[in-house]
Amino acid sequence: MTTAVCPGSFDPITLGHLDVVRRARSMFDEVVVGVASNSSKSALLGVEDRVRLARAAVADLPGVRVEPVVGLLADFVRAQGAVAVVKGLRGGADFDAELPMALMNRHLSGVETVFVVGDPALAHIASSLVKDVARFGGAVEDLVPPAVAHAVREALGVRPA
Ligand code: COD
Repeated sequence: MTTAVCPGSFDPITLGHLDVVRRARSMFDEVVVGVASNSSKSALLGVEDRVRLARAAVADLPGVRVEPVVGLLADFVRAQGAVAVVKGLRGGADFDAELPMALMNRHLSGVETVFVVGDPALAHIASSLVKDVARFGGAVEDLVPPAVAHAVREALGVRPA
């Protein structure tokens, strides 16, 4: 059985992330969604909430589970017995950000990173923009699962659009 890890901050998980998870699952027998910390971002949602929301979002996807990543992703990938990290690309900026991480993870544990091109219809979806739209009263229901929209508004202290 081949396992891959789909890592991210998932602050919060979006329909764009879920598209990448589905594409990863079409290539690997099992996908572990790894909810990690990005030291260059400050998270709105705590890791427990991000894991809970991600678990609910993938509940209907067989062969997909969600785990928190404590420490280095490279160590997590090894501990899961995974053969690859799968990341999604929306465009060149994503590739520029992802390449150094892919090289570092390979340096640390020998793990390969597989890049998948996401659905262009979802390329405008980023967790940061979801939070910004919600913060200023916009609707995010077509960008994230319903429970996520609710949790983001609650964390931001804003009313539904
Ligand atoms: N369409 C396609 N792909 C998408 C979309 C979309 N609409 N939205 C997001 N993605 C992709 C991103 O390009 C990325 O590949 C992935 O989804 C996750 O995105 P985010 O924003 O949730 O997560 P990041 O980029 O903040 O994740 C960075 C990590 C948390 C994975 C990284 O910091 C990490 O590995 N941290 C653990 C500690 C560690 O090992 N650090 C050293 C790293 S070399």
